[in-house]
Amino acid sequence: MPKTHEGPLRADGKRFAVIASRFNEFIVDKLLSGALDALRRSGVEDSDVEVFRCPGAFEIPGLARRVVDTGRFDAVICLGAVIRGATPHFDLVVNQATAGVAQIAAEAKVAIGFGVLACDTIEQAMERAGSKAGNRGYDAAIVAVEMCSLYATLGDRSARAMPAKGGGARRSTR
Ligand code: INI
Repeated sequence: MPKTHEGPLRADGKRFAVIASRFNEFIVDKLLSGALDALRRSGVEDSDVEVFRCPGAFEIPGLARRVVDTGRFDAVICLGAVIRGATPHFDLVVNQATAGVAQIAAEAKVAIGFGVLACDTIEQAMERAGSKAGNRGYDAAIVAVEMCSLYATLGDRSARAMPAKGGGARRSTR
């Protein structure tokens, strides 16, 4: 059997940032409660968690990037709720949030959890925020716990494998 790498679902001593947008706050607050519950159950102390609020899901990637760049966190969990009925800009807001966070997740050295709902109706959003379809905030936090545990097992070599933009070997201009 080959050696298999998996992140344990424990994050004692790790530091988490939770980004939660305020638009559709009554939904997002339930995602936030779910995420905090998941972190506590994974051994994370409240004193190792900081919550950052932004106006809407559109602002999440920009804030997430800046929070990552502080270097103070092992993982960042992004929470929001976009509801189609509420906006003609549904696709624009969802695409901005999804693509922006995905780019950070692929490039950042920290784990990223994505718990931004994209629903047609408030009822669908409620179902995914702690009623019959689970809680996507809880799920996003568990993913962040697993991925930051996994990244921790990779050690320094993963950091050397992908130098920061503008760094690393330069191609000769001659
Ligand atoms: N932001 C959301 O997070 N969810 C929504 O459903 C939503 N709607 O319906 O418009 C929404 N819009 C605001 C957007 O995210 C920005 O905050 C706004 O465009 C200012 O940049």
